[in-house]
Amino acid sequence: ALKLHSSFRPKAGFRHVAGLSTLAKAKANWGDRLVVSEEVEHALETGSSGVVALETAIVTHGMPHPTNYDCALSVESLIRAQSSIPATIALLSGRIHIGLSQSQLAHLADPAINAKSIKLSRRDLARGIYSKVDAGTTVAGTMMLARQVGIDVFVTGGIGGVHRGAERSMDISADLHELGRTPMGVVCAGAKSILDLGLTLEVLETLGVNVTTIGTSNDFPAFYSPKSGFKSSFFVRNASEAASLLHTSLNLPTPQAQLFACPIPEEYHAQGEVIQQAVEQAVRESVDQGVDKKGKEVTPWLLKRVGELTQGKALKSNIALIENNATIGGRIAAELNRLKQ
Ligand code: PSU
Ligand code: MN
Repeated sequence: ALKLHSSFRPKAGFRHVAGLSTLAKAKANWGDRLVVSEEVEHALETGSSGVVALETAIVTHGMPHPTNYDCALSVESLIRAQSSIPATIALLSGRIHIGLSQSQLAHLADPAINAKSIKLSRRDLARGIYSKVDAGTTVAGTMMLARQVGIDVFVTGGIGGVHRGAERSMDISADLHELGRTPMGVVCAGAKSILDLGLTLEVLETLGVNVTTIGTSNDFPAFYSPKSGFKSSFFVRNASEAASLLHTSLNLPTPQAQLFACPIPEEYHAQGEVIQQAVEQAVRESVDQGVDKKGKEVTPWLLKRVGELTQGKALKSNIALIENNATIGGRIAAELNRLKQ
């Protein structure tokens, strides 16, 4: 009998599912570990609407209750207002959910639940499934899962990046590496200046990620403020141009992630400078208290401390910019879906 070299044998648990859609392949490969909502499945299989992935680490670890829940719902409805379908992603009892019901979202937002939930990045998937936990997915975790089912657009507030002092701590968010390996459009308001934004842009360049500001200049926004002092590599004027750029990238033989940075709406610009002072203070305190060496706890700690120091002002800006990103991302997904027909 012919003996195949071991490398020709299918890997354990992997099934051959050629000729199927990305979603159908994912369902076959992940089995009952993957739950896709009916609405998201319909949109992906028929191409009836664009689909926008949403993260949930912001729900479990990024915002206080009940704002986390209210904001997640308003972001979903703003995406629907652009005729796109939101696909909020999380792990519930160790199963991957793409598209959450309101009660599932409320469960994840509940402080009693999310105190026990993990913040799931790429490295955490197997152990999250293994220990059957609830988890909010980070930008990296969400992109990775969204890509599995064929979602091309993802909306968040701010991406993780290179932390200040990373030349000693090596604290560089897995979000950057995920952007380097997972081709899709990611819509954000830049990154928080709790990070070293200059180094963050350098690492994105190294990883092959084009950074495009959607606006009137190539200023790279700093989350609460429209300008960081650093420049994006490109800019486009609106969501429709962004969709064309994304369509171009995803249809090349060498597809790459496109990071879209949307400046926070104008009425929040003045606040931005006040909040910036709180950011500087929070970063100083994190160094003084040694929190800057605590790995994945660093980002949630800084977010919470900026919230306390600004007595809620930062939270209001945060909501406004995510809602703005949702509207733009909803438009990009709708336009991309038209381009794909
Ligand atoms: N930045 C924010 N708000 C957030 C996050 C980042 O302004 O909620 C969350 C996102 O989920 C992001 C994650 O993917 O923190 C990055 O965490 P880390 O730095 O540990 O990779
Ligand atoms: Mn980190």
